[in-house]
Amino acid sequence: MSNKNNSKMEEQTLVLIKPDAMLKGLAGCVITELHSLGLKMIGLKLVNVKKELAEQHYCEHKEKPFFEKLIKHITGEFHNKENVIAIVYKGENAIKKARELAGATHPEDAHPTSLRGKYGRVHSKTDCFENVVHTSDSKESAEREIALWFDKKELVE
Ligand code: 3AN
Repeated sequence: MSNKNNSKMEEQTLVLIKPDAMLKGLAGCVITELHSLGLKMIGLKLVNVKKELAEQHYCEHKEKPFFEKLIKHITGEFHNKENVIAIVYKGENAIKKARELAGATHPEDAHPTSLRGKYGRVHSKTDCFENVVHTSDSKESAEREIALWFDKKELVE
């Protein structure tokens, strides 16, 4: 029998529910919307994000002018020291599906029905993109990020 179906873009992606969403009590609703994508949740944990993890996660933005704000955001500095929920989803086109649900990086550019369009904003005083979630942007990023946030034994397959 052909194994075509098994190899059909089955991939994993990392989703982070960021401190702005945690502070607003949006975690449940974000997970409910993610559930509608039909992906399988294979890992989940609450993380008190330290600077070192934050800098590793966002290493590709190290030279960007907003890097420091990015680190402050994900470590909860702007949001009452809130934690982050890290989730790994698995399924067909998981990366694309999760990114579409998240919406564009700038909340004002995000489709109104996306998570960032509905719940995101740019905080005028800090210029922080309070954009609710992080989702991996490629297979390579997903592999790197999942290995950074999870031990292999924490994933249920
Ligand atoms: P995405 O999360 O949509 O993949 P990236 O990878 O380009 O976006 O950027 C990572 C994060 O950096 C974004 N989620 C956002 O929080 C922040 N960010 C991106 N561009 C800016 C900017 N111009 N000013 C402030 N923060 C930004």
